[in-house]
Amino acid sequence: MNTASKLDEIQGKVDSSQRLSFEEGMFLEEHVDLLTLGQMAHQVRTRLHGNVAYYNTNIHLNPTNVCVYRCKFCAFRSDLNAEKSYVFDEPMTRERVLEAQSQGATEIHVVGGLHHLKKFDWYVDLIRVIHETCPEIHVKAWTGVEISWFAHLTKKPYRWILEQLIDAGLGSLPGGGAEIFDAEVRGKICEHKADAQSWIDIHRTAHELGLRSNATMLYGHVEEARHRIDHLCQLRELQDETGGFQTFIPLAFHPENTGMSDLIKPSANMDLRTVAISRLMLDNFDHIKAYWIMLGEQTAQIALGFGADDLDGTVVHELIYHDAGAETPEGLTVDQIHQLIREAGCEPVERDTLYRRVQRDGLKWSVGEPVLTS
Ligand code: V47
Repeated sequence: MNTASKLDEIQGKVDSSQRLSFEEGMFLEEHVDLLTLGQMAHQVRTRLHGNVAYYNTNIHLNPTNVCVYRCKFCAFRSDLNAEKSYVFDEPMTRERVLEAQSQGATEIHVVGGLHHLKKFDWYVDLIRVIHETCPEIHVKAWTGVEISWFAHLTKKPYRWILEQLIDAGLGSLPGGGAEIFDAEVRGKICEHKADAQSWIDIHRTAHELGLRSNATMLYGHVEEARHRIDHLCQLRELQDETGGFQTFIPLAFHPENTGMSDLIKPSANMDLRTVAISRLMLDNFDHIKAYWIMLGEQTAQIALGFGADDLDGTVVHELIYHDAGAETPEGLTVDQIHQLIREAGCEPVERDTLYRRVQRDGLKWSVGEPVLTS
């Protein structure tokens, strides 16, 4: 079949909401230009969300940068005795939560290093302190990699770990740690940490316990197109099984200060292609997030016309990307987010972590129904 008729066939599948195969994903990667990808992905995004673009009011807490792992893509981690190392104590945690509350945040996003001197209880207590300080704020915390580390520390099953965390106030899992599932690529960029199967098993267990979670893919380093498409297909398979994923976040690699600083960061072209292909392949994911912190506000704004329907949030105190050279501001105001969304021809809708509409009166807020139920 020639390229034009293959593209017609894919367009027909997009028109009738049929699933694209691995081979069709590869065809999109290798033969389809950016604007055609964008047009098809925008068609899917519009079918699901009309012209709405979501954002949330959130704050980050990275409780320590001390980490046992030495992932080559990470600029955030620190050795225990290095000058840049830090660890949050309880008053610092409470202060960050109160800051979140004073800004009207509906979510606190917690992710950090794996501190080898801290026991599992330290990580559980951190969630408990956050939750007790401000119970109405949703705690989205600990990636699959951290959950795997806790299982290693305690020698307990994932289910038990997650139950302790839920009991302490955990609301959902963020999507980090997925990187690229392919074992060979993982071996090159993060050889010692949780493998793809563990990440998938942890998210499956979380979904079985009623926790929602997100999924990410780190792209633009040493992976190839086939690894990205395989990653998307594996996520789609788990989503068929559990329906527990809420949003997919493609994460553009930032090389500065990392063990791969010789690489050039992905272009806006690659960023937009990856957003669009993700939207087309992940037919069972409601949301695709253009994480403005790493894409930059400009590319994230354009991504709203290339398949993305969410910009993440106000994101105060983000460190992981800023340590890796992200030039984006440390946070955006709600007015700035509204402006970005409106300029892209979309209607801004504030959502909470579980994608329920937020009704807001200044710092006071309440939530309505989920925007989509899948
Ligand atoms: O797993 C680390 C990535 C992730 C770099 O769930 C890097 O809503 C690029 O999970 N260049 C953590 N990427 C961040 C994360 C996340 C972010 C936003 C929203 C959500 C969500 C989750 O950051 C890590 C890794 O893949 N990362 N270093 C770097 N130099």
